[in-house]
Amino acid sequence: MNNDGAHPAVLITMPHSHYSEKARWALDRLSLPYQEQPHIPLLHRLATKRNGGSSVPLLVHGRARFIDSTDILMHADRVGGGDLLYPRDTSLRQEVEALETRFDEELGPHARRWVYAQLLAERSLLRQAMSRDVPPLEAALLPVILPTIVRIIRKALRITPESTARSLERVGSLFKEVDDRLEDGRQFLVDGRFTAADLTFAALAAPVLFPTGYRAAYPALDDVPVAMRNEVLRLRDTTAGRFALRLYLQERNRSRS
Ligand SMILES: N[C@@H](CCC(=O)N[C@@H](CS)C(=O)NCC(=O)O)C(=O)O
Repeated sequence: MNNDGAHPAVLITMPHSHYSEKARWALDRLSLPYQEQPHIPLLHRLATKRNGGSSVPLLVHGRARFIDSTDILMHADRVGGGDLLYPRDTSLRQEVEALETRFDEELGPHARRWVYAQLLAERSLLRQAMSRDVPPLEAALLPVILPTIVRIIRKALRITPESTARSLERVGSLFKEVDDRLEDGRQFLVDGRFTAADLTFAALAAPVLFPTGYRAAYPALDDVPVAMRNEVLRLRDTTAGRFALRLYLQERNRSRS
């Protein structure tokens, strides 16, 4: 890829996005220099569309564009020389990729729907989280368009009391799958070492665990509604919950270099 080293990469994000945190963690870990460009919801589309994508995270690196968190992790792994987040061994790599896909497609969306259902009415918490480090004009605009953003999120994610309850159950059963995998005492999900599977699980579970070290913009656990806090405490007290909290403590600040 030409021109990769000429400018730092640009990571387009939303401050509170857990998929953005997944990408940010990978870039931090593999010491790939980047500048983060956070945007408020809706206006993120101006930045992503311009680069051939729609959702965040989106990575611009030299002439290349990576429009999905998994593509960003794989790119960072390649640039770093390989065998870092994804094992070189084919069958281990397949195992890592299968888990990553499962967490991307199930855990991420279900955790997000449940969290939004708890927080959409908490306008001041939303405003604080969604405006962290965004351009001043977007921060100024957020209070005006927040009601529209909330309406769009509610509709796009089909948030109803029933779907919210279902999503919490799905998060619980994904946690149970991880509990079962860790039952033999292993420290990481695959290959006895930290891989994209662990990173993805911890980053996408973070919204329901409030881990210390989480770098997405997020309210303090003490400030969220009590019913939400109680569920978070219950999920923290599972093998999978403790695992994700430990990954944040032990691995979030670790980088090669
Ligand atoms: N498969 C995508 C999912 C990313 C995703 O769902 N991003 C959300 C924020 S957490 C988003 O950008 N939603 C608004 C949109 O799609 O425009 C990835 O792994 O990057």
